[in-house]
Amino acid sequence: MTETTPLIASPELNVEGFTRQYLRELTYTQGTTLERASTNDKYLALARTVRSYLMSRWNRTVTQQYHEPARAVAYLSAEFLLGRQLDNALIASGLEEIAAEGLAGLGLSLDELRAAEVEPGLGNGGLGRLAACFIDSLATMNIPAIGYGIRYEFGIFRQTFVDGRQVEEPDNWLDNGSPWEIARPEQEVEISFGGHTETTTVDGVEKTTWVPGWSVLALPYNYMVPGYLNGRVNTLRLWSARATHAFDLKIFNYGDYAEAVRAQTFAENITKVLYPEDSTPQGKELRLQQQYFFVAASLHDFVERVLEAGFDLHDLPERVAFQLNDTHPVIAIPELMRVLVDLKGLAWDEAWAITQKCFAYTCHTLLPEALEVWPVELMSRLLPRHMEIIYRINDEFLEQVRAKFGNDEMLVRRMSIIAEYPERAVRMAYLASVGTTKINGVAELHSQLLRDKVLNDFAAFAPEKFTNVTNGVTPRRFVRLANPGLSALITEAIGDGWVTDLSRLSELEPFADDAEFRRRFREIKRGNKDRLVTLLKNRDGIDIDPDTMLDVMVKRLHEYKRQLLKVLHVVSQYDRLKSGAIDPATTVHRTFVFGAKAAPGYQMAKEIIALINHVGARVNGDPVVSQALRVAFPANYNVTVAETLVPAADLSEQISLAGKEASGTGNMKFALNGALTVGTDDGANVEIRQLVGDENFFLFGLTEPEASAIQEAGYRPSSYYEQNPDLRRVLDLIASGEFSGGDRSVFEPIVSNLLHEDRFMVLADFQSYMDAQERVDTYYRDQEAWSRSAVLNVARTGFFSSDRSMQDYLDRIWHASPVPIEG
Ligand code: 8GP
Repeated sequence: MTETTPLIASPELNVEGFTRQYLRELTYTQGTTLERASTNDKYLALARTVRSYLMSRWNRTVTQQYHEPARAVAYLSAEFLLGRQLDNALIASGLEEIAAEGLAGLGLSLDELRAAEVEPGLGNGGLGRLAACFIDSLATMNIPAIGYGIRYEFGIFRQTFVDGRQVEEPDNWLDNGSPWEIARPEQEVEISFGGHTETTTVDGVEKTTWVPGWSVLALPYNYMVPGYLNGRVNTLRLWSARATHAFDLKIFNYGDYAEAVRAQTFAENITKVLYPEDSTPQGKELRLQQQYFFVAASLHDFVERVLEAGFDLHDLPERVAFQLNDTHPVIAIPELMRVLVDLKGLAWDEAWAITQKCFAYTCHTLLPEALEVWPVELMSRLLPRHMEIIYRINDEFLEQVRAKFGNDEMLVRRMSIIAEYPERAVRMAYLASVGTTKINGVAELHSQLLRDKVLNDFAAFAPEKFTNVTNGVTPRRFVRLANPGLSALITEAIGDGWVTDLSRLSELEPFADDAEFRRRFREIKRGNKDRLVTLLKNRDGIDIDPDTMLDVMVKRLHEYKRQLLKVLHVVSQYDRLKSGAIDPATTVHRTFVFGAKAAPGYQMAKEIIALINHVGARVNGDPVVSQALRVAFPANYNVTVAETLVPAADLSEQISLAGKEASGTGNMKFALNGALTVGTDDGANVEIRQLVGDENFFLFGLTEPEASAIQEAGYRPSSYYEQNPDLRRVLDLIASGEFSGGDRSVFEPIVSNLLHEDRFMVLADFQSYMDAQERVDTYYRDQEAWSRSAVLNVARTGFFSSDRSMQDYLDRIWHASPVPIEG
């Protein structure tokens, strides 16, 4: 490979080099002086300084990638929940200590400047955070990879509480400038919508073209994805929408300035805001526009690069594995067909063979209502050519179904990509199942339920397509960065190889029996709690006691995740303390920490948030109860908060109804940081428990087959209420207005929903959960035993590194190999 520009050396990797570069950035880019600079100036100069160390690696990676015939992974995702960038860039470039020292020399504090970064909240929850972990792992494992997504101007809303109720505020994360992105306006792509199609016959061959109605421009912004100390910097390319110049000009020429601005606004709306949904689709036209917009731009980008590098489109499957992160990017399948057939002139069958080989699909849910469908009416209006392509894909697929299974019209109707009822609609998960080589779930149980239930017909049709890849989390962010104390202890014990090979944590196993190691482990946990105390005090004005057990439930607010079950436990403890059934002096003292955002349109979730806050206020305000338990619910839980909260936790709450949580990844982060889990047999909990051992995990609740059997026989939640006096007391207390200033109506919808519907079987699992919590208390009293289990949780959960997940994807789905960066 030849570099055409002479290599520009990075600043020297020492304190002097760093300081010089920092002052340069402050002076020439920020245009200020040390004395005059605001905190934001100082942060931006720091970010740019760190970036400059990674820049030539980035260039080298990109140049090499262009020319190399290696297969690349292109991860298509509507969400990348990145978290703060500075810290990660510091550790990836080996600059952490140098920067701290250099800044100190200038009278600045690294910690203070790091806190100035606003995290890009370009995702809702698990799915988006997983994408961020995956691209980190791919870079660290030296895999040529690119992430493609959307640069939302407003990410996930900022949550505040007013009278305990969630209020959403816009997340204007770009306000102070974003030093981590580089715009590439010269690489913008025109993306079209609407219009109609025309078919002509040339030399006896039918050719269809799409005559779109309107277009927008997709402007790419590149983000660095640095590998950990390995010289590779991959790219995350996020697209932003702009009005086309032609559109502007035409209107300007008519002298209608206002109309031109409106057109601009209309176009830019496409990437204005992240849909604040998690696990439920929202049938909004704008959302389909977003999906097509980023997918079409990304495919165009990749395909043109392949062609520019001199490769043939017939070899596209050797060049790329496009991974579809859930159904949001699935419109890529008909789009690639359109590109290959309509634009590049390939025959349909040829194009279909290529397309199927290029794509693989990951499903992240089990809730039927979360599987995206798009009304045929909308799809035909917005993407008429794609609708035709989908029809043809469906026709040919259903022919194959008939050929394989005979003329079972019920089956054909069930498997059709087009649903007929309640309205004609495109089932995106089905399109994904048909148009890909592989389909994976995200934990063993989830993948099995996908095969047996959600996509069972497809599994019968093409069993070889189905596979599992259990999720993982990046140890760089969630251990090395988030938990410096534990990281140092681990490194002291077993060396630092674990940061890029987390299976090495198993070498910690013998230390679980070492009393001195356990003592230091506890000391670190205690230090992490102190950090959390400071954070909650400064950020939220919340006081917590670091000498209590920290019992944490953080995740999106959803009924299936069952924050309500946790609330029932809190209320039960409140009741027992108040009635004297337990003694506040001798019981185990706990702090219950919640963190959760509810989708703004999800009413019941918002009621549950209000209930948690109201119960919290009552508990914390009661002079007797608050001696033994306290509730903390900091608003606006995000990646940054997680990084302080997770390392401080003693107990991790993973209490979804079995069969509903696809995997969970928070569960992995907690276990890796030495929290014990109280959990159901659901998602990745199953694998966590198998690995850490029953004795180091508090299992409770129905299994998935048990829960399904009860549902089939006719679940009657009120029968649990009638038969269980403890449960009755708890529900009656909530219904009595105890937590709503005597107003019985406030939480009536929650109570009556539990008694009469309880879709996620909170009441059925109540007693089992209470029993598990008793076991937790008993065990916690024995701090030696507890910390032994905690150390074993760390030692036995190296499997949950996203590096391992990536290796599984590479082996089972992508078949791509590492390419070290030269030089
Ligand atoms: C989440 C799952 O709920 C979680 O169990 C899993 O760990 C995570 O994905 C990563 O695999 N699913 C979603 O976030 C999800 O389905 N979101 C889309 C529906 C919007």
